[in-house]
Amino acid sequence: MGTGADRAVAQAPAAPAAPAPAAYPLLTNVPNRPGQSLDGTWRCIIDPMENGYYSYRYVPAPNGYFKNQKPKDKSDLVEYDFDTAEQLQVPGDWNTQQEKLFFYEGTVWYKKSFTFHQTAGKRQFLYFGAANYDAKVYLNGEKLGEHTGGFTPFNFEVGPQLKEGENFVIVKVDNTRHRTDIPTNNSDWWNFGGLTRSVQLVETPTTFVREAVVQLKKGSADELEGWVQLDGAARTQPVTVALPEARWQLTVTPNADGYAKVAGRVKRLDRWAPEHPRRYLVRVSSGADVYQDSIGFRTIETRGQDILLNGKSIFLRGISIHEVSPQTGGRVTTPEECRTLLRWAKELNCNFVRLAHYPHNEAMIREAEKMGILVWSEIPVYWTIEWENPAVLANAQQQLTDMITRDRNRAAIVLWSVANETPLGAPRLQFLTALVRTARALDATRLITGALEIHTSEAGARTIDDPLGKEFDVIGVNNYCGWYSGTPESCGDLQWKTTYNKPMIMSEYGAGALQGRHGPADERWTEEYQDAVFKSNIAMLEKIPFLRGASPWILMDFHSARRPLPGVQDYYNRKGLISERGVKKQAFYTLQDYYRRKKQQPA
Ligand code: GCB
Repeated sequence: MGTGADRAVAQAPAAPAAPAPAAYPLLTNVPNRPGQSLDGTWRCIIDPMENGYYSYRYVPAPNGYFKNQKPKDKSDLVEYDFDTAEQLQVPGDWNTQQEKLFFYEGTVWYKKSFTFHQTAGKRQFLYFGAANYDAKVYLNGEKLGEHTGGFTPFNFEVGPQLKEGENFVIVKVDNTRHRTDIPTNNSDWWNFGGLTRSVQLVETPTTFVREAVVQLKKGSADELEGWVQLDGAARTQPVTVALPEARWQLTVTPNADGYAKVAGRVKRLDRWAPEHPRRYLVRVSSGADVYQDSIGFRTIETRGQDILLNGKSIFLRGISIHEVSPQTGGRVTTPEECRTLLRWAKELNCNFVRLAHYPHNEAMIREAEKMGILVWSEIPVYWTIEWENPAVLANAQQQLTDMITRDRNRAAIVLWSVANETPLGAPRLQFLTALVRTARALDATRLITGALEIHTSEAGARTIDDPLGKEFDVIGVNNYCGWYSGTPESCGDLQWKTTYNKPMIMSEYGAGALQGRHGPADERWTEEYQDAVFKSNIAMLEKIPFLRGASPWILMDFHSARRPLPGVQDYYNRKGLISERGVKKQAFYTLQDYYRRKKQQPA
């Protein structure tokens, strides 16, 4: 049994595939680098059987869809055709672009043709903002490599494979869920598949600044600290790092690996803060390359139970946000969609957002930085990870590393979160401790956290004693008093205790309401019930002496396959303060009021 194409495969058994070139090291600051955008319309083939990848004997086919074959003559059999295939927009999830793909989980092949003209002295990299979840990438029929993980960028150097003139890139994107993935097969958000973020052909000089990290030294008001990393044959050539607006510059000479430390004092440095989101142009030049970015400088530390921003105690008035577009209900793809979400946060009087539960797109962080909003950024280590599987740990480490590598110049980000609601146990503790240590090694300037659960409770009291708290700088706790446990009235009197002399953030609380449903405050799904939960939780928060912030769940209703209740949920998690259509619920104004009051109080 088999198609003609399959038989051809069967006659030519697959040779062992040459190892795919590594997708690393990651380019940074990509929005500010020159190149060619490959965004727009891509041709797509939906392939639930992975027919374009495996032969009928279920071995990888040497001539899969990535070859983009055409019939040689009119009798030839080729059972696919990208040129007449359907179309999807990139960036974008496939689920919200075609109704038939809404619940789809599996493989879609993407193809884009583009014209390229070689310029002397340049290198080219094919950069993907993200692909959910597994991506296999081919250029002109040859494999470039693979990537795992749905929310982090990856790139391939593509010099020799690029042709003068017409080229085509084909990507097999597969969002099938697995127990061993991060996130696992079980999460409370939609499994949006596809090339969800921008694709670019990035052009650099032959020797270029791959990374430049410049941040304010912990505890200092004017000392910059960081490093530069050159890539290319001339990687030991001098590098000049300058802040022209501060009339500051420094020239360093990289070592044999292209690496040089940057350290220096800048007079009268104006620090970034929510009420004053000052950013400086940072120009890093070396040989033919000029790397430019706008970077804010601030410090973030803890002292006892306080969080200090630029040395002063701060209360984080936050809200949790999923990366879901208020316009399409799918993945966010434009800076304007990011701004809509962040403006709502501002309207709530927030100075902080928890970007749940995975690294959001780069525009979101950059917009937050421009608007003066502090950010909690996290990796999708969510619920029930396979703690004892070393490959799973390696995957988590990679996602963490890529998140930090992409964003460690962003002043807005103050917290790296390593996990959400994970069960107690030694293997989990070991796994997450390893992640905390990686985060610290990669970035000594930010605070480490995670969203914990409460495991010790007695009547009327909750105690934070998760051993992982020892590793964190700030302890996040998710707690749904009045929704998953207790009645709304019971929350105001809850006593909170902690075994740690550390700041706590109530990283989630909330309740579901169908926007427009009204009724008594003890009737589930009414706006009044949600509002009552917010009021009683706020009363509770006010009595927690070590509380230094909160990010209730959640800004906007979002799609979730775990939420089928007809007429109420219809596959939406209804805990939004705003409906998916952008209509505010009663509790929005309650939180807005609370934050208005908090804003006026000294932290
Ligand atoms: C949680 C999770 C979040 C869920 C939320 C809920 O604790 O962290 O991802 O969506 O609860 O609505 O149950």
